[in-house]
Amino acid sequence: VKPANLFVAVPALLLAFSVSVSADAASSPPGNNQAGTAALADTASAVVPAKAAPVEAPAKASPKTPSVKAASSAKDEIRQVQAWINAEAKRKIADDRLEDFSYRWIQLDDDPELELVAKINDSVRLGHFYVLDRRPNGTYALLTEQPWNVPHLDLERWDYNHFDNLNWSTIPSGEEGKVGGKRLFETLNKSGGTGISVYYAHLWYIENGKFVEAWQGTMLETGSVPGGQSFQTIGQYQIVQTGPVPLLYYWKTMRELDPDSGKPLSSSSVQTEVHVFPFENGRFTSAAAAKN
Ligand SMILES: [Ca+2]
Repeated sequence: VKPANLFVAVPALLLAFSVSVSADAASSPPGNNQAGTAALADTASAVVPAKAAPVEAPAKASPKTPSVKAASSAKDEIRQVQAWINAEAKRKIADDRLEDFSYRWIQLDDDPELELVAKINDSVRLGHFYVLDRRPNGTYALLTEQPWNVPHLDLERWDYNHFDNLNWSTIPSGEEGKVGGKRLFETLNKSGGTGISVYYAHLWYIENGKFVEAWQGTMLETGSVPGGQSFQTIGQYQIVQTGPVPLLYYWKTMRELDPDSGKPLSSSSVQTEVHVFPFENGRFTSAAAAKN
């Protein structure tokens, strides 16, 4: 298979795969492929109601017959989360926007209580993301709000070592999802502007009640210029923890597309960069880039 054909075929395969698993919200494609994530984003609205339920382990939750009582408590809970956010956030959740609002209970740190992440989508490119931590009295405080348009709240996707069943994991219990002792999460942000669409990945963690962003990078960027040219950047990362210092490898490929066919222009060069970011002082810090 020629590389040009491969570029076109892979997103189509991933799209088919993503659609087939979207009915099972607990499933994720293996690895961390951004093209698959982009495809999943289009089906996010269909799975949001299932994810809004406060379950610690969605993969193990058994299907339950909806009841009036359950529906009522779910409605009460979303109102409660809305109220906790609105008490402190600059960007508040209006009552008539709740259908575009969703949240998830998640273990963000080492205390046994679950924390909360939440998002609202305002348009295809605009949204907001919230992280809340539990206070001793059982209410929740806003740790951060970010102007990120988040397609989904599957925040552990980056960790390819993660197994739902810990019997299969090679990671010591309690260390899953950690990098340099920090429990790391990925949040995607679909952004852009006129003629441009960008997916960013943000890696972050909570430490001593503070939100820390450890890294961010472009996963997929498609843009066109008024002259009619079309460009695309495809990026991806992998975290390697086999040595004394965790390393984040990031590579991106830039190319020009035929605006009519969407295929890479054979006349344009394909440029790939590789960056390595060592995890130092709590962040993946910039290091030398290599080009080929
Ligand atoms: Ca906790």
